[in-house]
Amino acid sequence: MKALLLIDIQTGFCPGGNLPVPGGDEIVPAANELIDSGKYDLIIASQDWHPPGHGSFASSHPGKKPFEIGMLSGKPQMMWPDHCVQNSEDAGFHPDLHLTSVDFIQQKGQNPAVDSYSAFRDNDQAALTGLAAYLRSQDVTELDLCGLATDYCVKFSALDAVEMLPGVTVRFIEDASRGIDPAGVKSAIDEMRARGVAVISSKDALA
Ligand code: VGL
Ligand code: ZN
Repeated sequence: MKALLLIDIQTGFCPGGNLPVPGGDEIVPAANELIDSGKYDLIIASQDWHPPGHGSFASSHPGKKPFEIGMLSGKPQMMWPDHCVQNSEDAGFHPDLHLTSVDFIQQKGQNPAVDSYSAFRDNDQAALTGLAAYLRSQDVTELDLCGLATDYCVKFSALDAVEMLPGVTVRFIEDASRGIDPAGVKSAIDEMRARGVAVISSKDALA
């Protein structure tokens, strides 16, 4: 089984959202092309889904501003603007994303005491979302990922896929993804490559 994992293609991560990724909305046509291609047996979308007052929000830490480093449950944590609060418009998928063809939605980031960049488990690696077990149960052997943001949720999801799904081929679709910080994107791509993730284009994925 071949699966496509769309990471956090949400209003909040697109221009106009609360944590906009530069050019985040530009990936929607490429994502739709992948969704509609018929190349995938299974399509999964992850959704950042924080309760109000989540511990990754700068607003939850008096004196902290967004994009400063703070502490969360004893560990250094990037302080984010309030984003993707459960049931808000900001947490919704991009309105043009072909959501009706998505088979499974994996929400993450509900625990207020820990952030969850990966669609597979929390950042402290303690709590699993269940996505790895789901993909195993579906006999997924090939997993392509893309989405937002390359240097955070896409990277951590790709690295966890390699680690938690031994034997599964994991590929990152670069042009169907965007990142927050250009230097972070470069090192994320290097790190993914070094850990066995293939870096491909959507043209490769559609071939
Ligand atoms: C993300 C920061 C905070 C992401 C989610 O989707 O990459 N980044 N929450
Ligand atoms: Zn988040």
